[in-house]
Amino acid sequence: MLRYLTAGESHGRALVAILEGIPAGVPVSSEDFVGPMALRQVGYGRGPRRNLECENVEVLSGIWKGLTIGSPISLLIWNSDQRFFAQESSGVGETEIAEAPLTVPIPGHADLAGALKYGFDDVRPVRERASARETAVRTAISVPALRLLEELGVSSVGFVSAIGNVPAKIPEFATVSGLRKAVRANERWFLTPDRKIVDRWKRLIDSARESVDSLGGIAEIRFDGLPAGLGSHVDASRRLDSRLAGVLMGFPAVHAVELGQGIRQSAINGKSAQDPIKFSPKTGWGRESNLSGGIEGGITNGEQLIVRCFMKPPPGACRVESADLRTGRRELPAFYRSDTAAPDSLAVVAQSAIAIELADCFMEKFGGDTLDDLRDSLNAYKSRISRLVTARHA
Ligand code: EPS
Repeated sequence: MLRYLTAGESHGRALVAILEGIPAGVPVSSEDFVGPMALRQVGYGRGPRRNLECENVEVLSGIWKGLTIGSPISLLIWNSDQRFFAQESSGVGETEIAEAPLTVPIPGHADLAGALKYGFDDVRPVRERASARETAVRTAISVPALRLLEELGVSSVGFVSAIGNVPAKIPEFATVSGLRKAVRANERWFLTPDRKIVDRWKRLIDSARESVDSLGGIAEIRFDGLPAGLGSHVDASRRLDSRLAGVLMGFPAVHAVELGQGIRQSAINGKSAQDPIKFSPKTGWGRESNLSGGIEGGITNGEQLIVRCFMKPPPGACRVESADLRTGRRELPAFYRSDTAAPDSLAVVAQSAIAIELADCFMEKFGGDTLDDLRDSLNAYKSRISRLVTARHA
């Protein structure tokens, strides 16, 4: 239903993206891009690049008079730090900076595998596209999807729950709006609801930075207001958990994804690993706990969606031993400007990617060329599933 594609290299001219499948009538203003783009740059562990890029989003099509019009939405973000050009310099007001070839791949980056696969002896084209810079435009193109979800009563928050091996205190049960408020209070330093962890994380990052090292962490994303029934158990490709794991593992440095208390569930016995079901005529179907993180059998179950992404430390600054692609000699990679820790940015981009996936699920299940069509169909469905189920196919 929804399709999107991004293009652009980290130090190329610009990043671009096209999103197709958002219905007409979703309010999207230029202001709506400002918050997510700014939040993606938050994080005490981010490197100097974020101070160079101002992340202005230029919408090129698909939005008219503040509303989506059903046609593909395309947008663009110019890079300030341009060094990698798609064409020979035209010489018109440009100074191309000659970059030395990068022939020693960074372990942990896409460098070596990408160079072998595409036949490069300079890893720059691989590193440029594999860079997390791409997530800037993915965040921008998710804004219409986030707006669509908000119009349907779905809210979301992304935050950091650990840096390195130091976890924050995160309440197991909390509304998205409560978490958002708490995160906002600390966002100058970190996107976390835990005020008390801020100083400790700052010291941890300072010390990693001093020793030219880096740190991983955990980003957590929660969505409220999702009806039961998004995704499907009928085929593995339609399971929402597999779709979410797919997009989240697609971010640089994410090497594990967890739904709810998935890791804890694997270590406790079956009786305590399930979420008991309850029904009340007033509130409909519900659960007494949410270990499943809002998805069972690949389908949302109406509880809060809770997803955690585990990020390994960025490899750029670490200078771990490698070998030269042209000579095979053992060498340290050249120093590469990089982030010391970036789970804050991951929290934002993961929230964005999940939003696109969920908007896709809504379109798949409820369809409609306009937001009103979609909303009518959703409301009819919500009213059906709030009642006791009686045989329909007898
Ligand atoms: C990145 C390295 C750093 C990051 C970059 C991802 O870039 P640079 O080498 O240009 O300083 O800051 O992330 C971004 C630029 C961004 O916008 O998120 C890497 O090696 O992946």
